[in-house]
Amino acid sequence: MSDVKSPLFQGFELGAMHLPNRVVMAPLTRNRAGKGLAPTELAVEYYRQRASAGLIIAEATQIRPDGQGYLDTPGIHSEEQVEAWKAVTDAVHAAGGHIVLQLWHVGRISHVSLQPGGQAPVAPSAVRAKAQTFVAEGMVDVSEPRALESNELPQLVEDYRKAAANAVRAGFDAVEVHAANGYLLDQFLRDGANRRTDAYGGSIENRVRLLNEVMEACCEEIGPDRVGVRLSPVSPFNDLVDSDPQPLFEHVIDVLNGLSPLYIHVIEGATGGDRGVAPDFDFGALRHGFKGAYIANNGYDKAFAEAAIEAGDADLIAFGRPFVANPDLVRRYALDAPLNDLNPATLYGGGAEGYTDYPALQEG
Ligand code: 8OZ
Repeated sequence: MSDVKSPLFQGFELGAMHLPNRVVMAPLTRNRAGKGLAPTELAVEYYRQRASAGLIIAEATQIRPDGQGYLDTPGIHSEEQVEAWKAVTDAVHAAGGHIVLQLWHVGRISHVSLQPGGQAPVAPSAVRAKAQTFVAEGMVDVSEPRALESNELPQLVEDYRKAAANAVRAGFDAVEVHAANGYLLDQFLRDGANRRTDAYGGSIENRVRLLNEVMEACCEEIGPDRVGVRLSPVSPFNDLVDSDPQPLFEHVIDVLNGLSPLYIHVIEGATGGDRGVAPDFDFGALRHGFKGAYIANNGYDKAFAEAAIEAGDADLIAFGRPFVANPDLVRRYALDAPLNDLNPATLYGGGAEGYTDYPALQEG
């Protein structure tokens, strides 16, 4: 790459991985899973095209059937899915890349039509989100959830453990536990959705307990240097808020430091949008409090990413939408080449159009 001076093109040692650059592909939900909710040959091609990213974080992938909240998202709980993901990880590795799988349970952000047996989605508490999802018929309000019983939580933790083991069997270099964007683990963390009166609700310590147990199980199963976590401390996405996020997320960092996971991946502001939604929140306290690597996300462009790395505000930068439309984003940044525009109409669902047909720069 020609742009040797840019901090984006300095290598980075992330656990056992040598990343050739600091450009991370953010997890992107594309709703194109095939039979058995397994990734298809098109997904193999899509990720292969993007293997020049320093690290790919593959799309949110449900750990078990009731973890699904949107149409045609992939899973990592069946052998068919593990086999199909192997083709993806093989393609990325053959192209010289690294790839992490994001482990997902949507909790209350789901609809009965996507749930096993048409049952209510599970959540920390029976509090319905004012949010929508999309199902076979189009956009719909999410369903009323039921509260998980305390005695169902050990199985949930085991299902995360199993998913982490499956991800490694499928050839992923690491997993990212999705504890952001208003999904299940975030619903336990933030008091806007957690009204529990057992050991998993109420105090900050109690609300962080499930994330701690899930991270501990994954770290034990595949090693802490193969487990990252995504957080969105102030994002109002999916109708989730917390009354006092600073001490909550500083406690999350303390708990994580006790487990020494690979990285935290932090959505700074409102998911996919306003970085200034909570101007008083101190992301630096998370960045500097956490002992592992820090991946920053939300509205970064090349110049802003370089400034953040230079200032020590982040180790790696995750780019989402630019990677949808630019399979060769790393090369374009290195050459300061123009970017393709994204077509929002082909983001979710469909086939090759808007997925594998965005052009790379001509060689030369
Ligand atoms: C967009 C559409 C559906 C899901 C997230 C997994 O926000 C998602 C997601 C994004 O983390």
